Amino acid sequence: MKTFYSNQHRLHAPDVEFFRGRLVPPFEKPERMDMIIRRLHEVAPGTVLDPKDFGLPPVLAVHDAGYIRFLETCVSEWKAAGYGGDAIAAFWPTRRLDTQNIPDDISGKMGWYGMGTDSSLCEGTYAAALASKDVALSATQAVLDGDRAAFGLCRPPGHHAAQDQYCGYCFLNNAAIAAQYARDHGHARVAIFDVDFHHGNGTQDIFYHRDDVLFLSIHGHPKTSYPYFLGYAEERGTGDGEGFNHNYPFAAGTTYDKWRGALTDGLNKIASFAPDMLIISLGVDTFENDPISTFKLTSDDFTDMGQTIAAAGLPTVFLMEGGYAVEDVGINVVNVLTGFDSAA
Ligand code: Q9C
Ligand code: ZN
Repeated sequence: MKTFYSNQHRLHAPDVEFFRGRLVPPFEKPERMDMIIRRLHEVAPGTVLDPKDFGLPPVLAVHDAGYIRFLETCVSEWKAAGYGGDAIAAFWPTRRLDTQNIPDDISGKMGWYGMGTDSSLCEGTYAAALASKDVALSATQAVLDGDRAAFGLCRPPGHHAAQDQYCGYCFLNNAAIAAQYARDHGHARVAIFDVDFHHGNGTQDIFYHRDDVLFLSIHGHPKTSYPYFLGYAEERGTGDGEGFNHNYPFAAGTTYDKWRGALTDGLNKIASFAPDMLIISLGVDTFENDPISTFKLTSDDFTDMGQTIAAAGLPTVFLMEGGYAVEDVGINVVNVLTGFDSAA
């Protein structure tokens, strides 16, 4: 299958991540992409192509316009305020501070539009996020144009980003933008299966009230895993969306036999939904050696994952999300793609 990839992701390279009380080198770093590209070239499952520029309309079909303006200007406002270093949120309109008033001050705006301290922004973050959604949309376009499958090697990732909030290293929700684009280009139903270790809270929230985009996610249980407040099994959608959201939360230490049961259960639900397109939010942070996650999938398990997804027989768009074991991230991602191609 074709891979779409842009070097522009390098513009997003914050110096630090606030992690467990310390500023550490970010886990979500450009080298992740280098390892995946290197492995793709070794195994050559397809060509690596540049994305095309899809502009802002597909972004604004999902995200709030004020939020996009914030992403565009926040780092220059941060610097204009005289703050050194990366832009990091530190104060939020959380319960007991519940308001609809958006502050003018940059520190206040960071809390309005950010969900946590985990995501640093730097000068090039917005440009990189725009390139990332173009990568996602180019892969989606390839499948709309008739390819059985395509891979969008997105960075930064997207699935934690909500309509008007960033978090979890995510700024624009690439999977949601891709799904909405497919809806706006003739596809009546789209399914998104999120296999990243972390719950895709942003994607779930964006489509929670809708019956035209089915969302499923297998992830670390929110009682013990980020993003902590969403991803419970009882979250099944609301209004028209009731029954169109499915969560599979699992405990730390989960291995592939159990994980695979959720994958096949989810694929059965997707088959009943009969979508025109399947989007996989592909995180490989379920890997046993991932530094910030607690599942125990092996590199070979990712090959089976790709084969199992192929057996669903659907036009499929893979979009890169997480995966932080940099040494193995290339092998794990490409195993999913070659597994898919071998069974497609
Ligand atoms: N102990 C993705 O995989 N870490 N994002 C918060 C809390 C944030 C992961 C740390 C992890 C975000 C796309
Ligand atoms: Zn993740």
